[in-house]
Amino acid sequence: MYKVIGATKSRAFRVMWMLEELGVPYDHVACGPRSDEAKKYNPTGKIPALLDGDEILTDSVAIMQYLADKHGNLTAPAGTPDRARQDAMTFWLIDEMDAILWATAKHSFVFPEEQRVPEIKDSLKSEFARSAKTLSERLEGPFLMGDTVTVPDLLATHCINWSIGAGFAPVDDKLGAWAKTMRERPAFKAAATKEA
Ligand SMILES: N[C@@H](CCC(=O)N[C@@H](CS)C(=O)NCC(=O)O)C(=O)O
Repeated sequence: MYKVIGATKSRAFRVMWMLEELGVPYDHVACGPRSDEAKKYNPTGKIPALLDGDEILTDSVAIMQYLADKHGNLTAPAGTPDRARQDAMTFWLIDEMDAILWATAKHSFVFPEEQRVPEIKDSLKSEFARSAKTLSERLEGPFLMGDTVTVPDLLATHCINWSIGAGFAPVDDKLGAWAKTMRERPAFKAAATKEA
């Protein structure tokens, strides 16, 4: 049985959503970042981590891709041009959405107060808006990589949800409607009902 380490309201949600999409059972330890529980699995205290038997895996996107590969679903096969295009989208989302949201979090509550530069947040919000516009233009549907839901769909939806929670400007109607259909997936709803 897999075990997901990390609060539902963190990047652990991505891993839980992936497991729900794959229809694989898992246990969930809803601990916070830097908690003693989190440090049992990752000395840095970062969440999420995934236990797969004796193996401890870290980083939400690496774990999502590992699970997709292992179960042969929600991904193009490794070593194909389609996979290279999918990975390019995944890495673009990490660079242009996740990193911006994380920088905003650092300057809002993660860093000690004396290291925060709140003035940077307006710039980060504009940068995120530019990324969301680019993503909207690239979206031909029904999913980011075409006809099949893949890892980047889950990652992008999680980032858009995070941006809403962080008080960023809403994404445009096209991207917003796509994100809504992603949130309506039974697997998303099943993961969202887990203990916070
Ligand atoms: N790239 C990592 C980032 C993990 C991460 O920073 N998680 C946050 C919670 S969502 C955390 O544990 N923060 C605590 C810290 O950075 O000390 C991933 O996607 O898993």
